[in-house]
Amino acid sequence: MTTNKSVLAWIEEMKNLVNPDSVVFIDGSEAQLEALRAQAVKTGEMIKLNEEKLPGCYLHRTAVNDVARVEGRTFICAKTKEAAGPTNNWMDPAEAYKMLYDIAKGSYAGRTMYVIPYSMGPVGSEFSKIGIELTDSIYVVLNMAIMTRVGEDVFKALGDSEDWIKGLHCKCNIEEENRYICHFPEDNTIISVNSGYGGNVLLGKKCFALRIASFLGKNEGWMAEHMLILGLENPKGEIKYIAAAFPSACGKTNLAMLIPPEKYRKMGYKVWCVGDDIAWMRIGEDGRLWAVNPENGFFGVAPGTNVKSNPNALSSTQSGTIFTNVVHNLDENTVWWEGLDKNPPKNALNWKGEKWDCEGGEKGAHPNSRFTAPAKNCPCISSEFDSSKGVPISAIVFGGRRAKAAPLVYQSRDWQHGVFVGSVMASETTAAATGAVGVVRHDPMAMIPFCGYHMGEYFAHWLEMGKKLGDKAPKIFNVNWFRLDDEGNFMWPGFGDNMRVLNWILDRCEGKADAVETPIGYVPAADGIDLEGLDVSKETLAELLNVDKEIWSAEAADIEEFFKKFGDKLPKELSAELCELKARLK
Ligand code: GTP
Ligand code: SPV
Ligand code: MN
Repeated sequence: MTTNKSVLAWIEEMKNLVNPDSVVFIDGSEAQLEALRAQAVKTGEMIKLNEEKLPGCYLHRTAVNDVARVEGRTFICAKTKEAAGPTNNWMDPAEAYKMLYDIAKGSYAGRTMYVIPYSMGPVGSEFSKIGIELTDSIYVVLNMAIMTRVGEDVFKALGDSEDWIKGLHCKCNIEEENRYICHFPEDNTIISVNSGYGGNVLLGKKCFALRIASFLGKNEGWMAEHMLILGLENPKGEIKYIAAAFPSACGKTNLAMLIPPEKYRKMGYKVWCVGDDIAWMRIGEDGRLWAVNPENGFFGVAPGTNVKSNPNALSSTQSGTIFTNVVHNLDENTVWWEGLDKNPPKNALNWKGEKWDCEGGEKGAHPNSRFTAPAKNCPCISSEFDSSKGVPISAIVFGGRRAKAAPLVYQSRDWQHGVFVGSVMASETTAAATGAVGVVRHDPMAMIPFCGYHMGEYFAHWLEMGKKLGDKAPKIFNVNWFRLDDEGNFMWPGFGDNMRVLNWILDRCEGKADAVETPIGYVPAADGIDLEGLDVSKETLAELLNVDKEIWSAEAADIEEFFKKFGDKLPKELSAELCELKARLK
């Protein structure tokens, strides 16, 4: 399928290492993919679901010890520890290669090596990048074929170029103690062993499109961010684009596909989804910031997805979708998860494949169970989805899960202050990564698990981009859909109603909405957020927008500690912003 010497030499080298029985190139054809699906069904790796209700859909269960990203076992293997910075695990590249090659050695014996040529971004477009993933998992092949553009065309687009990313994935025996997700940014290489879970093994996603690409972006003057991209169309038919960074399982897919409240729908408002997880952004010829979604599908959180919360995501999963670690409804041969509806199946298997009693009190689907759905299935997919130029961004929004500190929405004073706002983001941990859930941790720009180099330099890169963008820079905001009242209930209805907040954001970008200055930035005026048709009182809104000086003073002290990590790599602009925040809080 290719005569590219660099590709063939590497495949040969890896073949000698892992020793497969055979090698299969993925050409991207439906016939080949269909044969692989049939094979996976035969071996039990996947279960074919009800063809009438869920055409072309499959269920897969991962090993029970392999259900989420493993941040503690994820490494940036740059030449120096300093280059990886204080927020990444680091391993010396020579040591890492030796350790990984020892684990990978002979691990494909009796198995097939699948060679997946894939493009992040439309095939052949100037801003797209190519990767080749070697894997011994059909599940990985089939997921990559949904999440990225795969096949022969990719090799054609690559030609003889040596500019591509190497990715080796070996399932091995899915041993937790020998699981490693390693990145070699200086060698454009990713090696992942002993896992079969999404974010650890679909190497185009977090490994390439964020960890490796963030490093490339710094060197080449663009940005790779953990951001959704959406277009909001107003009744005049004008579409403005927003990019938003929230940590894993904090609402990107939901916001990216939101359906406006009825009143707005009637007026003619629409939301178009460009992407739900990753944005590659660069400065366009017009000097503005333009964003592309390098992916081709959605690897979304299943629990909580339903006809009310996210009908577009649910529609996207009704054909050609792979479900991972959800409940199997045996009567209908369909799937179910917590929060889908109020009728859990009586005759069903849980995510582990065990007989499940829906009244027994145990969850049936894993909290990080996922769907892998083709982007083209999404009813609100943007007409710009395949555009190589991308879309111009008017506003950048940061956000996280904060029970108290962060108000519903606030605007930064300017780009530099906006970078500070992103750098001090903190959020409660979720089931998307292994470890404790619900613990507040610092997660600058939602990139703490995904920045492929020193985060102090990453902040500097953001500031640099702002200088280049000048007065064409997007305005920067922060949101929090997750504020709790004293009884522990969400104070804001969220989901579709988040559109009310997006409206304020876009109005601010056009200088149309009023705001009140607080120590942390600008919040909407008392009547700034439209509450019509909502069961939210003016008092509740005031509470949602309140900036508590005591909480924020504690927050500032905590930020000061966090910033110390970065030593002299912390840009002086950010320490200056912190000083100003402290002064305003006095
Ligand atoms: P990753 O795919 O891990 O990057 O996650 P994500 O950021 O795309 O998160 P997603 O949209 O899948 O939402 C994760 C969880 O947050 C789901 O259980 C949602 O139901 C919940 N959620 C999303 N938006 C809102 C909201 O506006 N309010 C509330 N209360 N919950 C929300
Ligand atoms: C996330 O955890 O942010 C995800 C899912 O989008 S994964 O692909 O596992 O990283
Ligand atoms: Mn994500």
